[in-house]
Amino acid sequence: MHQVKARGRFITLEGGEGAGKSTNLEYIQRRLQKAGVVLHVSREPGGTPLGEKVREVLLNPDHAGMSSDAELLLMFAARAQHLHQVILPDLDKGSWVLCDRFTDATYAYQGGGRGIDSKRIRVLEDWVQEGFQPDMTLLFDLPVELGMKRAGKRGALDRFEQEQEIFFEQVREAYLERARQDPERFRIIDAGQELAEVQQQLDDVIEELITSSRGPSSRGQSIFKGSEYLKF
Ligand code: Z5A
Repeated sequence: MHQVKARGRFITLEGGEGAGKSTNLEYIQRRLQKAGVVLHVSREPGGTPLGEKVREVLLNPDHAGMSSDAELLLMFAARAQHLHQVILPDLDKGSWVLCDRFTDATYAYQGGGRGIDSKRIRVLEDWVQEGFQPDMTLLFDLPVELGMKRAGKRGALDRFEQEQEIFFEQVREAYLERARQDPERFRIIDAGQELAEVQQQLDDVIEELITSSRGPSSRGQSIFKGSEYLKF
C-alpha cells in the first residue's frame, strides 16, 4: 500500500550573542534522532551554497559600511533560496528541519538592533514566506553581558559581533517582544543557567515535540533512522 508521508516539522533556534544555540542544537539533534525523527539541520543566513556565499558577505567585517536595507534584503535573498531549495522540499518529504535562526532573527537584529520598521520587514516576510512560519521556536534568552562574555572567548569577531552592548540589548528586547506576541509558537529557555540546567529545560520541550508528533494531529509520521547534514 502506498503511504503518503506527513509533512515534517520546522523548528527554529533563536537568541542573542553567546546564548548557546550551536551547543544545544547538537543536543536537540541527538535527542530527536534517538527518538527516530528524520532530521535535517540547517542555519541562516546560509543553508544553501548561494546562502552560504551571502552569509560570508553579511558577516565579513570588511563590509562595515553596509546599509541596513542592504543587510535586510540580503537576509531575505538567502532565506528565499533556503526555503525553496531546502526547507520546503524537506518538510514535504516528511523530514523535520532544525534551523539555527530564521525570520525572528531579522525582526530582532534588523528591526530591534538596526531600527528598521517592522512593517517593512513584514512586507518581505509576506513576499518570501507567503504565510509560512516555524512550528516551534526556542528562544535562548540570557543577559547581554553574560552572552558577550561567553561569545568573547571565541576569537575573531564577525561584523555583527563587533556591535556594542546597546545593540544587543535592543536585539534581546525585540526577541522577547516577538515571544510575547506569539506565546504558542515560542518556548523561552533560560540560557543563563549552567549547561546541564539548560538541557533539562530542553528535555521538557523535546518531550513535548515528540509527544505531540505521535498524537492524533500528528504530522510526524516521518519517523525513520538517520540524519542529513548540510556541509558547505
Ligand atoms: N542575523 C541577522 O542579523 N538577521 C537574520 O535574519 C539572521 C541572522 C538569520 C550570524 O548568526 C549572525 O547573523 C548573527 C545574527 C545575524 N550575529 N550575531 N551575533 P550565528 O547564529 O551564526 O552567530 P552567533 O549568534 O554568533 O551564534 P553562534 O556563534 O552559533 O553562538 P551561540 O550559538 O549563541 O553560542 P555557542 O557557540 O553555542 O556558545 C557560545 C559559548 O558559550 C561557547 O564557548 C559555549 O561553550 C559556551 N556556552 C554555551 N552554553 C553555555 C552555558 N549554559 N554555560 C556556560 N557556557 C556556555
